[in-house]
Amino acid sequence: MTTIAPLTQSVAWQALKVHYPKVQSLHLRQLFADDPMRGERLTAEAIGIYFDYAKHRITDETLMLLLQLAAESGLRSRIDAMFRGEKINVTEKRSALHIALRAPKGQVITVDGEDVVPEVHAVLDRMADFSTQVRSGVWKGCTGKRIRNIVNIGIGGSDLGPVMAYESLRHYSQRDLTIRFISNIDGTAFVEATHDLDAAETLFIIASKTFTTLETMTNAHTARDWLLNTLNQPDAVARHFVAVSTNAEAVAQFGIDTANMFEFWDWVGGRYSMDSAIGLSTMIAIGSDHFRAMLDGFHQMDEHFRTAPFDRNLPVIMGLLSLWNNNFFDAQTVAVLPYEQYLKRFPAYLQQLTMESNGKHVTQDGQAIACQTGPIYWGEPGTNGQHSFYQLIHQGTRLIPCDFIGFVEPLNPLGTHHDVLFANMFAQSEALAFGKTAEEVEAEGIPAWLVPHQTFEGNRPSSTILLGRLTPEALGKLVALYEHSVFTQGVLWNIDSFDQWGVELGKALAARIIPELETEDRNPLNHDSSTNTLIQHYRKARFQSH
Ligand code: G6Q
Repeated sequence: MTTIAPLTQSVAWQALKVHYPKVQSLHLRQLFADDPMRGERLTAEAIGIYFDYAKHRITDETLMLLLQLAAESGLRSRIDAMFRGEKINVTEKRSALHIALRAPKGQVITVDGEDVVPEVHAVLDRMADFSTQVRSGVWKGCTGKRIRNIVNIGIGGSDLGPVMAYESLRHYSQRDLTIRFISNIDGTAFVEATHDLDAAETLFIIASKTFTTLETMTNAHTARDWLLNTLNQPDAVARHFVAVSTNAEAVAQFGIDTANMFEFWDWVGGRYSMDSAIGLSTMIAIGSDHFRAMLDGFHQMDEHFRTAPFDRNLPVIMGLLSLWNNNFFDAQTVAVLPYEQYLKRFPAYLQQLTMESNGKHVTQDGQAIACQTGPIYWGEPGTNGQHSFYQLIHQGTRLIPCDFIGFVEPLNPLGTHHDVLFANMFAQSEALAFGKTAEEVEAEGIPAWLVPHQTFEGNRPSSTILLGRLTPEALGKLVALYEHSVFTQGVLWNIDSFDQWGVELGKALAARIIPELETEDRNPLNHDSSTNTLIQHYRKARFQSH
């Protein structure tokens, strides 16, 4: 366990505290006017990603102090520890080795003395073989019909990554396959995902690291009943169910042949698993070559993060800026605004990656943290958001740093669409940074009483992340950029970014309440008076309707 001095007591933090009021009083208008090269200088480019951070409220001194903070926090040695396979997930005593999932053949990464890279590639090869069989129609259902529908059943990390990857890479997907996802325990999710599917043409992927998750196992049993009842063939499970898990015993118990199980390992965290076998649905959709290209993109970012000097290291700079906005400007949230329709589920994916990783209130050694940790991530694709919540970002009372993300080459070039899309993205960050002064509004002849309403304060920070074309490789780079930025912030706060104890209490309480909803039991309820009354209200409706 790492015991280091609290971040807020470090020399660099103290210096940043002294420095902050100076920057707080500066306007981006001034910072740009004083330095005509700012927009070129405050950028970083690596592995095909152009990162513009000139519109953050920083000076060269801010950057220097933030980099000093990173150095003082031991970030370099913590990165090395992660890549060496050390058990950096201290509360679960595990490595966090998602980087091994995309390591090329031949690289050696050991966990407990054993090189894990050969196993990773063995599973990838099996996935590739299976995906090819499904995509080509060689893998048939039990009635001899080819598989046309793939339904991934999983939740959290076993759902959000696959959904996001499928949506993001839909352009590359085999279009005669229908890919659906069931995560929620709400029966509606199952019914809506299956109501128009032919069971004889449907393959279920049960994606669960533990194979014990209540939602996933309930949906998996419902799927098995649905399939067996529809097809009326007791041996149908073998052709229509595969599993992705670390728990072979539970997979076998469910009735899935472990020959049809794709393995991963306890050193892969759920929210870091989209590039493991959990990505089987992605691979079936886009094919193994594209999947491997995505892994290569991840790996390029891993290498960049591991080797680039911090002042040119994209995830490090991104993480430091996020911390600056959060801990000094007290920004509570970050808006993720992809100007790319295919990335519509990217903000939802990032919510888990960032908030489950860094939503922690104690350090690795259990001490209360003296500053805010993970901010709230949210967002929608541009330009839709502009016609809804951007109002608050522009003129509300809160400071909301934004990540604008765009791919300069369109996948679907259509008339002027892409130019208009990009013009909007650039216009938004420009408007946020520079605003519109009362004088400018007055000069337009606006009546005095309307001037305050039409004035834009500006000085609202944003990053712009530009990539070439949305390819599987580019997606891998982008996801890894955020993964490592999250890690950077976690190291600075000295928290465990790889555990998620915060989800446990609700699970335990739900397990206690389930039987209380299933019976009309007259035994007194032992919750608080609010929960008791809610349960009684539910019971009334449930038992009256029967
Ligand atoms: C992610 C979390 C969590 C997990 C789900 C599903 O980092 O661990 O979201 O992925 O609870 O767990 P299983 O894959 O074990 O069903």
